[in-house]
Amino acid sequence: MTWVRAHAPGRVNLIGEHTDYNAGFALPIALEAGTVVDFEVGGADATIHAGSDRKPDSVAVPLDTSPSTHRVTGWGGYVAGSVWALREFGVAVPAGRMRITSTVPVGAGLSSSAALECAVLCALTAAAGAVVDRTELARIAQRAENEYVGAPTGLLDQLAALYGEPDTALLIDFRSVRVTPVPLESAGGVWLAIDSRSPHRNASGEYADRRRACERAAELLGAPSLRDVADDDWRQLADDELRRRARHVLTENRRVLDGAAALRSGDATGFGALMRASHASMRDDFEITTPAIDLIAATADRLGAYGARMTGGGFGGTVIAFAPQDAADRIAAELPDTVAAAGHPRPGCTRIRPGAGAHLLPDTEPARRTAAPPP
Ligand code: GAF
Repeated sequence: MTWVRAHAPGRVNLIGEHTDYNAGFALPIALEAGTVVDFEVGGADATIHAGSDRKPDSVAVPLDTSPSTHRVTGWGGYVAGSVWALREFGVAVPAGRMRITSTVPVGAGLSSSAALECAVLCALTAAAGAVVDRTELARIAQRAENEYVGAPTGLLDQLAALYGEPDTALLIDFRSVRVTPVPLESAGGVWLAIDSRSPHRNASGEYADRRRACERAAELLGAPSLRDVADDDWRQLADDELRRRARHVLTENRRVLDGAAALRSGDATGFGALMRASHASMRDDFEITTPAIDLIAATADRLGAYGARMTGGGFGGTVIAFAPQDAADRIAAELPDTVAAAGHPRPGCTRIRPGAGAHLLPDTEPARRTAAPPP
């Protein structure tokens, strides 16, 4: 009998939002919280039977599932999409039983879906005895999400889930798909994830709309992507909304590069100022924040954070605050009451640290351990 056990983390993006599908830059961390997939190979029915600690019903994924036939919907779609994309890549995925457990909150903008896809892919490649490098695995997970689940997302979440390192942020260049570690120790400070607990409003429709706007802006500027235009080319666009969408992406790319430099040199105040500017750009130019999210970010700033900004796709989710220890204590103690008193759901504050990327866990059958994604 063959068994494997794989873990993949959620992520928080420190800065660089909606830049991935524009071939730009981002600076995420992987979380310590993650998803664990236990997979036992076996069964003559050419099916993977998957159960989750969060769902009462298990899901049957036929190995020949595809977006056009045998399409699985709901949470099982992320498992099935990963099976489909991995088989399309050429890996002989075996039948078996899968048990999924997770500590990544769903719907909080912390990428529980990429954690699930990457843990499933890590387990299935190992079970198949295949070795697939991490960038390729990220592309396979993205293909599952884009073509099977139907969400037009970029590569940010999957790269963060696969390349994460403790105490380290990841500077990602989405054009070359290069990931450069940025150590976080010298900047000190505390990172707080503040979950707004406010529901997303039509987040997927709005996300697709922003992506189309960026593509249209690049097209009008005669460039393949917004990465290929000069920093102030947004001024050439006649339409006010497109100007603001492009301005967000172009200024955000610059903030990511400046932010990585600030963290490397231990400049916590400088990084915080960039986080605040990023939040304002998401609020005013890209228009992806909500009143609750804006209040959380402003309250964290008022209580002494170096900076705070929404993280992830937007329209709800989580604010990441970077703060000296005393301000972090104040934020955890006072911010939930302030936000609840304004009539919003009471947020949850959690201290986070960067964690490791996807990997096989020790209780994987020894013969399969070599099939982990190579570093
Ligand atoms: C979501 C998407 F999945 C990512 O690809 C990225 O675009 C992010 O929103 C915004 O930066 O998490």
